[in-house]
Amino acid sequence: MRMVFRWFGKGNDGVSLRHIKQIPGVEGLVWALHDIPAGEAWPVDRILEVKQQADEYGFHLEVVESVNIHDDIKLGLPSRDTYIENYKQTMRNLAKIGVKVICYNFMPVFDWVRTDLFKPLEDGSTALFYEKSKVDGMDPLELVEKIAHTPDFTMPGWEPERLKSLKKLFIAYSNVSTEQLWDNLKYFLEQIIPVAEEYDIKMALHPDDPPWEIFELPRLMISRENIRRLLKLVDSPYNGITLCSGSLGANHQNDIPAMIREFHDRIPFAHIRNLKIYENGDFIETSHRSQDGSLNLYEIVKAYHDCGFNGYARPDHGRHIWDEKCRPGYGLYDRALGIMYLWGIWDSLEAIKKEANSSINTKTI
Ligand code: DNO
Ligand code: MN
Repeated sequence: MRMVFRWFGKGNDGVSLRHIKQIPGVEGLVWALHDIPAGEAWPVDRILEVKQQADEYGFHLEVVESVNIHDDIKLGLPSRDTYIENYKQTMRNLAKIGVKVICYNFMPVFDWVRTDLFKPLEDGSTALFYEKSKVDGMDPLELVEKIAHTPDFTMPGWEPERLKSLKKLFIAYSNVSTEQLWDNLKYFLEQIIPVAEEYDIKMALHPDDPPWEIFELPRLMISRENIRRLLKLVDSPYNGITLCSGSLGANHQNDIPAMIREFHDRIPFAHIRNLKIYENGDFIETSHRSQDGSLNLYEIVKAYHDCGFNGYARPDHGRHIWDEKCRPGYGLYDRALGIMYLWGIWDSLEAIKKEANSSINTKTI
């Protein structure tokens, strides 16, 4: 397991590289050029700038999260070819500094959706929260109107400046069925994977978060069966997934350890975090500890260990603790605690394996 840490870039992240350096066992940064709009090629000089910053602390930049996909690609519009060409150019530019994995998602309109970014937990910390009834049954267009006229109605991702384009996007997606979205993903992969093979970059599709349909938008990466389908769309080791335990795990039918065991050779990148699911379908992101959430992190880490996982892993989101002012889900402290929990499990499993091997060797002597 090669531990990496997400960093949003100089001037864009309150967490400093000096602090990340002090978390045990972190070897690289998970990064992106967040200001470059989806669909544009990432300039080499900007990439080199981040490389220089990372070099100063001895971090590698082998994992990028995300190179976002322009909506025209997901919508299957004729203009997609230009955006796909730009995507390929970004891949070639990233290969120049040794990027090995690109994490991306294929969710229409939004990345992850939550209804509250700072929901208090019993211990006095706050965390990302999803209230199912608030999202279910919402007509997206009605919602856009409502938000436009109710300034105090806030939902992350629904910022006023996005509202105009949101409305257009929702209308465009209303003509795209789930099967068409699959076709559009296939079209994209058929063009991208040969470039990934040539430049030795593994594409790692992140699951949809939450893993069910919201706002009547089609969703693909939500289940084991659909991951199987993705991997067959283009059957190459370069067409892989980011296995995010917290995203898939919001549906308790998704058996994460079983997925790891089935897909391990197509998982170049693991997101490992816990969450607590309530009976009504709400969920909140808890500490990483198994006892604090609904996912058994021990079983998850053990599944990776049993498979000899040598890919990259990061703790994904954390709670906001010790009064830290940070990006929602991306503070320093709880993610660092998460890393130590993951190492604790991993190192114990390593020690047990070593002991078992040495007792076999003694017996044979
Ligand atoms: C949620 C996060 C995601 C992820 C993007 C990747 O679990 O890991 O926001 O960064 O979906 O494209
Ligand atoms: Mn994730």
